[in-house]
Amino acid sequence: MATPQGQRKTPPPAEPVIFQKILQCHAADRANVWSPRANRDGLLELTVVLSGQGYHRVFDREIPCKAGDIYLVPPHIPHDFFSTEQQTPLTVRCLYFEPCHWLADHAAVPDTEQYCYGVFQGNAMIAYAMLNAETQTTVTALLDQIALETSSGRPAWQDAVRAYLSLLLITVGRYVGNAIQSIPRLRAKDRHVAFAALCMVNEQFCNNELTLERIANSLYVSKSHLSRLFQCVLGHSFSEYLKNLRLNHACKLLSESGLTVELIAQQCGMRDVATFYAGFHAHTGMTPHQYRHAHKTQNNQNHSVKGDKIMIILSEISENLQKGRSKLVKEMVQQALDEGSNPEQILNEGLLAGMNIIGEKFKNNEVYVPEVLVAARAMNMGVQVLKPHLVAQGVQACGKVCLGTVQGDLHDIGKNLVKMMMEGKGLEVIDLGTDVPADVFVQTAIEQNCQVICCSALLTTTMSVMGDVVKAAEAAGIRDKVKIMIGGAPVSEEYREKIGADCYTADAASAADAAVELCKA
Ligand code: B1M
Repeated sequence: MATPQGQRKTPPPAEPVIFQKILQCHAADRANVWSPRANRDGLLELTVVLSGQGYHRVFDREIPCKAGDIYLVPPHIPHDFFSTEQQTPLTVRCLYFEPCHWLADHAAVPDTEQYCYGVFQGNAMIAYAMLNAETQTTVTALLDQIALETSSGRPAWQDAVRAYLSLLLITVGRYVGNAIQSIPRLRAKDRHVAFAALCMVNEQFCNNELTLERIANSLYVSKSHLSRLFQCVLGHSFSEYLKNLRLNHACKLLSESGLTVELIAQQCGMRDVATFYAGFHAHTGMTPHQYRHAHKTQNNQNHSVKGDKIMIILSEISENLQKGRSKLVKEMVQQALDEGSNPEQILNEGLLAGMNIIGEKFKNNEVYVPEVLVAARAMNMGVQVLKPHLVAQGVQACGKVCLGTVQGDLHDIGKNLVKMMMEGKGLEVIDLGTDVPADVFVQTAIEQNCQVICCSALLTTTMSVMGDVVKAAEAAGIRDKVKIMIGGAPVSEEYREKIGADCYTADAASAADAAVELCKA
């Protein structure tokens, strides 16, 4: 039924737009990086050519482009990229954002020339920027940080994005001439310092020992110089920025956890509770208790304090893993162990829970390869801490297997878990790593006298190599002496049957159990 006019609910305020894409532009089909959405919503696009060479077509002009080029393009300019080579695609990384939200007022004025930093004049492209290798690395690092922050949902992420974006434009602005006076100018060294300092604050804001002086010392610059850099990049002072990060984190903990206010003050890096109370009140207009009362979730009220603490740690492991904070993940896994959580619970409800969310987001194009990579690195760091505990649950050596991810496939997290579980069961595991050709599995089994060959595959396109392993074992005449086990997300019992392998298991723990049984047989 139609809602009567005038009674329509006001939609909640939309989040400011900022997102990234990585596109491969082939010779045949051009990749249109411009989108009607960018035009409709007035999004500014910053595109970096990551690899390959080809053309950037704007209206009817085709301009040669290659890795290192960078374009800052206003919303209304349709344009696309394509490769010159049949074999090698041109890869571009595009960041789209709403200038009026993310840029300082003076830089967000919708003035084509200003947006373009002299790249366009009317509809014709007159210049573009080309980055040297060092600046390319900076730009990539900044884009990575922006991607991390935008998908993190962590407190004050928007402040962090704004700061990184500001640094990005400073970096790019330096390369596209002097057209824009309003962009602050920083020397290359200062840009590096500002970036390193920002990363440090965003990573360590909970540490109450963190001060401007400490950061300045660790970066070998003076405190006053760093303070000026922060002012230039953030648009306000370092202390203001740090305070906001901490208080927003406190808000999150108050509404989502059962921790005492004292503990929260401590965990947010506040020196004492009194300062915390005062700062919190100024920040939210409420006391921490009032805030908690107004925001506490039903869920939290039902947990016991101990169970609550473990649940919080597990969910923070998952969250930090998604943000790629390896160091924090490592520390929190240790903390969960210290609180008495069992290793399998930490693996399943902390690490794997986070990895699954990243997987879903990856599938839906909400995050991209860099975020998945940093999450995977954080997962591995967490697993390192868990490893001795998971292995300790095991028993004495009872067989020898070789294990690897099949040729063409670089996914190794699942394979590493399988290895860990197998070692935990007392099996000797020869780890062949990733991208392993069929004949290497077979050759290793022969040379090392393995009872089982274990193949992992995560891509539908690489699963077939498992069939090749079976065939290679037959050809080498060892099929009756060695068992072949397969696993990985796209693999199934039907597939095992189809290729004639001996065993399929869905997870690492059952893989370890099955391998022990196969070694006994
Ligand atoms: Co990629 N990736 N990835 N990826 N990645 C998947 C697998 C994908 C499902 C994501 C998606 O689209 N939803 C998709 C595959 C689609 C398909 O073919 N069906 C995909 C794709 C497409 C790609 C690329 C092609 C993306 C691109 O470049 N455009 C590319 C391929 C690179 C290559 O391998 N040549 C790529 C790259 C990457 C990263 C490098 C960025 C990174 C890998 C980092 C690393 O491993 N060091 C990555 C990651 C992390 C993922 C996801 C997000 C997570 C995989 C993972 O580690 N899961 C994944 C999406 C997802 O699965 N949710 C995805 C956690 C791990 C513990 O689970 O490995 O399944 P899993 O292992 C389980 C079980 O399967 C089992 O035990 C484990 C735990 O119990 N198991 C076995 C595994 N092996 C076993 C062997 C056994 C028995 C059990 O017996 C021998």
